[in-house]
Amino acid sequence: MKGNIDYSVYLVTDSTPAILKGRDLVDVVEAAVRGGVGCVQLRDKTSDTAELISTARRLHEVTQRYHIPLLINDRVDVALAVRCEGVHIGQDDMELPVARQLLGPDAIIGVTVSTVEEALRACEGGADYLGIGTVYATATKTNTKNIIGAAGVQKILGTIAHTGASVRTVCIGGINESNVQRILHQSSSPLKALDGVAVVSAVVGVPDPEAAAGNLLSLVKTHADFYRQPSRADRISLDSYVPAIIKKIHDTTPLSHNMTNLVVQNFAANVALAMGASPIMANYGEEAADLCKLGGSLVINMGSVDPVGLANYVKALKAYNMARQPVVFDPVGAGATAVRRAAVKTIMAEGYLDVIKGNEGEIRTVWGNHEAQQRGVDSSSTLDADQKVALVQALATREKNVVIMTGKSDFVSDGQRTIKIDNGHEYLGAVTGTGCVLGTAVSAAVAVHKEDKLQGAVAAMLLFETAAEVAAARADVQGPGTFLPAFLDELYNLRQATAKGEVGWLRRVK
Ligand code: 3NM
Ligand code: MG
Repeated sequence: MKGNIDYSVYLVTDSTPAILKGRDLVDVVEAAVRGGVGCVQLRDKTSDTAELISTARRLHEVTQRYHIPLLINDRVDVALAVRCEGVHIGQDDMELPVARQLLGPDAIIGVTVSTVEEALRACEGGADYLGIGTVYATATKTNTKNIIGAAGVQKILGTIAHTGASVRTVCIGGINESNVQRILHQSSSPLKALDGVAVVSAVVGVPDPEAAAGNLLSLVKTHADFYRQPSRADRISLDSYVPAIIKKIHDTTPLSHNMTNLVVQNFAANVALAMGASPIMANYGEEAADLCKLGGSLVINMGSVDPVGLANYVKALKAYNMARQPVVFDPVGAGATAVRRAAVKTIMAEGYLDVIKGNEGEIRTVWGNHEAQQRGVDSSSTLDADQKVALVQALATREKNVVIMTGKSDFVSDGQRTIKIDNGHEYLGAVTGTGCVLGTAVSAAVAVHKEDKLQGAVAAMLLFETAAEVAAARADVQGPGTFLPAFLDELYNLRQATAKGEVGWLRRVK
């Protein structure tokens, strides 16, 4: 049985009344198995041994009928007593070699791991599969050692891939139908992806376990097209895609749904209009369910974050993720306060962000450098150009998205391709909100060019920064005040010209 277990949806049981709600565990498990669960683990930390063995026997009768394995959490004695297929052991349970000795070579033994070291030790010890977690905080198990997120799972998968271990892998902790495809996608390393997900409440704790298991199974089996990794051959010249993307914004007027801060709402809407997009400034998350169906994109700019706003961002983020429409995240002032650092964590845990755009301090905070305590929301530069390239590449690789770091030079990366943009003008730094509205500009481009969001980001950034240069050079522009309306004019003019095929401005690209 060992080799052909389907780990796609791995069910871990829970007999607490809050989850079972008066139902018989065996009935719930049988329904889930009908729905497509490929492996069952009996996990019961409180029952007496006799009751455990009795439940295990009844469950084994079900799993045998469906030709799937039954594993027992922690209790090697119970597994031996009922002659089921194996055990699952945690880091505080019996040592793997001892369990193997007692159960023999054919038993399936899985191990809970939350660090690279634990994973390597389990592989060396001959674990058949790893339960990697805790991925997300969960009410089902609160004494977990580590919340490791997609990044933690990816690190473990990447490491064990290099050892050549054939171990199978599932992740566990807070997985449900709203995040299952995202965790599979975001956690995969180039050489190794998860075989599936282990769940408790998403199947045992719902009214219809059969439907829940079936739905999870089909989500695991279907490929999530959050982001297609473009091949290296995509390093094509700017002329071949920048004008086409701008013309498509002009021709199709994509919706740019902005959840943005109090300072820039008006400016952002005007930038969207100048680029030919259709702005809506809607901070109430409930509206996203309708707006996400209109083929546009969402900007989450947390410049005026508060608890209500955060809940609204999360609601909208989930809606756009479900509709597979792009989300641009601007972690404004991410490192400045504990509230903002927590907001970044929440937003990153709750959804997939197609593009993350920030200044150096913000991107460093998103990456996880908490020493980068920001003095406010102003940008103070400390990394050199090579370090910036390394950081945007690493973050884009980890998040499997596009990362933009703004500054005197801007850096944009999808992990494989990293582009430095040297256009722009110092007046952009002298008026408020230009960084924020760049997020709006990028949102318009990625909405019409979902197939390669790096190209979309580059097109929007070049249009934006070139318009700033042209505006600043005008005789009537005397400083930041006169620059602002001139910038809107030139953004509008360049977009109109590009739509007519006049693309001479691209020669200004440095
Ligand atoms: N083990 P749910 S998390 C049993 O991190 C268990 O090792 C965990 O429950 C670990 O799917 C967990 O309801 C509970 O979040 C998972
Ligand atoms: Mg345990």
